[in-house]
This record gives sequence, C-alpha cells and structure tokens, in this order.
Amino acid sequence: MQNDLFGASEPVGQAESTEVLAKRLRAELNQHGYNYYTLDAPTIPDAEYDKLFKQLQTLEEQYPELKTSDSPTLRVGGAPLPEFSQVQHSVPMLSLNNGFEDEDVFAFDRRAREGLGLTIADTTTEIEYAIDLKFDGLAINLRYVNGVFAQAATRGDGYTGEDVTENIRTIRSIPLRLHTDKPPAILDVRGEVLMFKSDFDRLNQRQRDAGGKEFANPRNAAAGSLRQLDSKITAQRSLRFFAYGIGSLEGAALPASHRELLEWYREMGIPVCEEKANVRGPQELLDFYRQVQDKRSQLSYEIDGVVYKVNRFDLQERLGFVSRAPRFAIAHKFPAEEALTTVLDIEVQVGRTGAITPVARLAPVFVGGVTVTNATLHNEEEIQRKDVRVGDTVIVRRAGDVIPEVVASVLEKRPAQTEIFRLPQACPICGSQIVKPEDEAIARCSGGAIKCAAQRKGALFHFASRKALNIEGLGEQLIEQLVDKNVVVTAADFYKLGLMALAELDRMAEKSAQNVLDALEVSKSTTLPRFIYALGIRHVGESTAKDLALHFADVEALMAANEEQLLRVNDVGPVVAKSIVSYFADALNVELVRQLIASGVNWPKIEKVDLSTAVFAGKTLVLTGTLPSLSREQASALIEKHGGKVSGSVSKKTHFVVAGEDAGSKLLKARELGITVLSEEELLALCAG
Ligand code: 5U1
Repeated sequence: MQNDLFGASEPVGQAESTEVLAKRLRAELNQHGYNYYTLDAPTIPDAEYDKLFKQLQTLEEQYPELKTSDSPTLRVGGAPLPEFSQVQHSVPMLSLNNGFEDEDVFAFDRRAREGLGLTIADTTTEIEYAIDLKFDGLAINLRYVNGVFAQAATRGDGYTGEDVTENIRTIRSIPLRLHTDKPPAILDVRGEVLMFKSDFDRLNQRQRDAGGKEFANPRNAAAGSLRQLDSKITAQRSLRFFAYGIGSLEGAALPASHRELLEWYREMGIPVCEEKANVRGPQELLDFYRQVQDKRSQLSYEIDGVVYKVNRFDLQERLGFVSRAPRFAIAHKFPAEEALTTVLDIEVQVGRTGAITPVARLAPVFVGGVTVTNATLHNEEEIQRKDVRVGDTVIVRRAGDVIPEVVASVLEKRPAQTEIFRLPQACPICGSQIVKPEDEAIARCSGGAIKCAAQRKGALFHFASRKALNIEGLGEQLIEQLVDKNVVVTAADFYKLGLMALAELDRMAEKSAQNVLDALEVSKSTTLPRFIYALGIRHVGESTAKDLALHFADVEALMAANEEQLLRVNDVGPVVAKSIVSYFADALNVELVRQLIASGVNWPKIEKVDLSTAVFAGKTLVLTGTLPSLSREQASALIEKHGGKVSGSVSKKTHFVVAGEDAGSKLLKARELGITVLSEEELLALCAG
C-alpha cells in the first residue's frame, strides 16, 4: 500500500507505506493530545491537529485493517451499547475509612504506629505519609495490556463493576498507549473520573440552551456523562481523570512507595494531580489539610477532602486491611457542602440598588460547617428555571464563605398541591412597582433610596462598609434603627449625628455611641477611590472607582463628565458610563456629594495619571513575600498609581509577580507559568520610568 494522502506541498521524503503512515499519525496525534490535554501546553494549532486527525480517519476508512485500539479516532465514541457488561475486578476496589475531626487523624496515626510496632511516645520516628486530594468524582479502573488501553470499569460494589471502556476512551487525557518502551504485561490503574467546574458550567449552559435537564453538581454531571450507553454522548462531555492507586500489576516491578508509583504513572503519560504532599506525622497531615481547605474554592475541580496513605508499600502491606478498608489509608473529609432540607417559605429581599432577590427560608440544616436557615434563589429567572416551590425538598449548597444557595429541588419528593412561585408585582418594603427590563435577569424596586427604606439601608450600609468609608461600629442593626426612626436619610446625615441621638438607640450606651462618633470623625479622612466607591453607583465597584479616581483626580470633574469622556477611562464600558452619568444627573446625588464634603469628608490630592501610557496600564501584578522597604499597601498604591491592578492570586492572566523574602507558592506558580518575576528594586525602577 502506498501513501497518497499527503498533498504535493507536503514533503514526505521517501514514499511511506500506509501502515507506517497510520502508525506515525497515531503517534503524532497521541503526542499532541497529551501535550494539549495532560500538559496543558499545546504544540500545534487546533486546525493543524484537526488536519492530521482527518488524515488518519480517511486512511482508516480506506483501510479498516489499519485501525488499532490505541487510535485517537476512536475517541469520538462508537455505536451505542444495549447495556453495560459486567467486569470482575481482579483486585477488589475497596473504599476508604473516613475521618472528620482532628482526633480521627491522630487516632489513624496511632493505629498505624501500633500496627508497625512503633511506640506511641517515640516522636522521632514519625511515619511518612503521602497526601493526595480526594476528588469528588467516580472511581474507575483502567486496564492496560502490554501498554495499550484495553478496558475500563466502574467500581460497582468493589468486586464487580460495569464495563465503560468505550466511554473512557473518549477522555482525551487518558493515554491509549503508555509512554514507555517497557510496558507491564498487565497494569490496572485506579483513579477518579471527574468534571472540571468550568466544563460543568459550560455543559449546564448547553443543557439550558437546548432546554435539557441541568446537572446539580460536577459529580452528577461526570456520572451522568460516563454512564451513557452511547459513547458519542460521553465524547461531547469534557471529562478528566486523576490516578491515585493500583490494582493488578504483572510484568513489571512495583515501585517502592505510593509517591513513586504516581511518579511512574506521570512518566507514562497517565494524569496525576499536582496538588500533593509527603509529610511526617499527624500534625503535618493536619497542616496540609488546612492548606488545601483554604485553597479549595480556587481549584478547578471539586474535592471533598484529602487522602492520607502510609507512603511505603512494604509498610502498607504490613498494616493490611480491616473489614474491607485499608488500615494504611484514611480519607479526611471536609464538612459536606451540600445537604437536603425543606423550603418553609420563599420571600423577596430588596438590595441597595433595588435588586429583588428571592430567598428560601429553610428548615435548619447543617451544611459547610454551619447551620443554614436561608438560601438565595438569585433571581426570578433562576427560580423559574429551577422551579423551586414552598414545601419542596431541596439540595442546599454552602461552599466556603459563599452565600448558601438552593441548587435544585428533588422532584421525586415534591408534595402534592405545591404552587409555582411568582415574584410579587409591588416592592414588599415600599409598595413601588417592581420592574424588570427585557434584557436583564434582575427585577428591581422602582422606588429608589428615597422612597424605599430597604434600598436606603443598603446604600447606607454600603457607605459605611470596610472597603468604602470604613466606619467602625456602624453596622447593619444600628443603621436599621437609624433609618426606621427617621434619624438618617442620606449618608450626609451620619455626620450630623449627636451623642444623644445615638445613645438613645437600642443596645447603645454612651460609651459605644461615643465610639461611633469617633469612628465617624476618623472616616472623614479617606481617599478619592473609597469615596467614589462609597457612593454606591451601580456597576462601580472598587476597581472601577480606583480607575475613575486616577483618571479624573477630582470629584467635580467626575460629576461633570459625559459618557464620551467616561468611556476614555480604563475598563469603563457603555453600561458603566451610562450608570455614572445617570447617577450624577440626579440633583439629590450631587447635593449628597457637596454635603459630605461640607461635613469635612476629605482625601489627599491625587496625581492625575494617563492610564493609556502608564507603565503598568492594563497589567495585573501579584505581590508575594516581604519586600525590603515597601509595605503591601505602599507597593499596591505604587502599582495602581502606574496604571496596574493588584491581584491576590497568580494565574495565566498575571503579567508580573513582585516577590520579596519568603515568597511561597505564588512564586513557584509564577515560575511554572513563565511569568516575569520582579524584585522591589525592579518595580521601583520601572515606576521611575
Ligand atoms: N486520592 C485518593 N482517592 N482515593 C480513593 N486516593 C485514594 N485511594 C483510594 C480511594 C478509594 O483507595 C486506596 C486504598 C487505593
């Protein structure tokens, strides 16, 4: 067979046999796929990949005998199956014991020490543990025969699972042939199939657009995608895989430890997670657990804890199993982020800009480490889409510090005679009409801050909040009373408050009233960005307020600006420009600014910066470690003065990382991503021009 598939423009040297060509295309495509999906470092443009793929497909159609089981063309899915067949696991896929409290971790370590004959008192010989993340997905066994992917099975009951080979083949990051010259005769790789959060959001958007059913969470989406008899559907869902264990191994030596096993996997192209640690002793286990807990929300995928394993396999073997779970490993779980409860009522809340938020009042439920009684339903569209009703059993989610939300109703548990929830037509606070522009998801009370006490309270609370004028002691409850008693109408009234008026309020004594007055006095010395932010103009957040302050350097100039002038400000688009103009078109708002200034609110003069030519214009910088002379605040102010933005975390969007002494993971990440790292000296030099 001779190759006639390459175009004349593509030099092929000596004529290549179709067999060799197919082999080369497979190898090239597999390598490019690995670079793209596993290393996240594509080496050819997508169009070029597609071209090679098409070539191989055409070749295989012409010569079906050339098709091999490691061909990337099989990743698009095959004919639907009538049912999944059963697979016996040659080594059972057992589950892990769980721990929740610190004490469970100390007890795990104690048992391991006892099992290995180490005395409890001897803290000089702490056990080495390997820690990995506990992925919230589905456990899978991948079987490689002589280095070629041959079969995949779900965990099932641990002894028998379902054959999901064709579905797993569609997962691009799973190698169809191991990257090694000396593959084991049999290798069972154990790990988890999961869906990244971004892929989950995209999938649900697609489901919404198609009028299909949404998935409640990435785990359900991964399970639903994998348990498809039609692997072509699985192929359209972005699934990932991380390896964490081993079943059968024949024809190769087992590495000496868990960490070395995962390193071996990595070398063979099998995806393993980079978030990991090897530590000694239980205290270090707990330290890592807390580190992971802190960064959990920033991970691209969901986890529900971490897994601790005695690192050395010989020690694992000595420890063995107790009633179907290993004694050498434990899952240390985070508090559950989702729980079931019932909706007692649905009310609407009115925000400072009049936004109407439906809120579900819930039967108390412990979730994410706290008892939750309210959860947001976001807006009318969301509530209609999810069709949440009073009486429903719902899944409530509280992730980290995020406001609890209702994820979905459990329809099977819906009682008879529930009613579809409809937003009221009038504001429950001021009775003004609720309006919803066609192109917006959010309905609003049309009363404004003057008519609607809820908006007034929200605006005043925003004005006093930490990132605005930071008036200590002027919290929600106090503002509520001040508004209800008609003592305060606008923020300017705060500065007219006297000791008596404050001391008369509930839960206020003369001392605390004086503290509030002192805090009000302190708050008068502020900055222009804080002042602009404090006004609570719709769409003007902290960052836009900074840009506006740097651009106009003066509040009078900002108040006088028209849309065209505002559009020249960094990051200000038509919506923001319109909102600012409409805010200052209201004489009451202009009067508020004048009154605040007359009460003594002031800020240091700002040097006007031309953001279009400033050295860090449009750039994002991250500070890490201790700088030799500048404090964090000083360095941030300097960067902002030169047009840059300061962010807390390093990502592909970061332009520079400014590193000082003891810089930690942010510096490592910057190096990994190839981001330019600046010293304080270099930062100062760049700013000096
Ligand atoms: N990360 C990780 N998850 N996980 C689950 N490691 C791990 N190990 C497991 C399980 C069931 O079992 C081992 C005993 C292989």
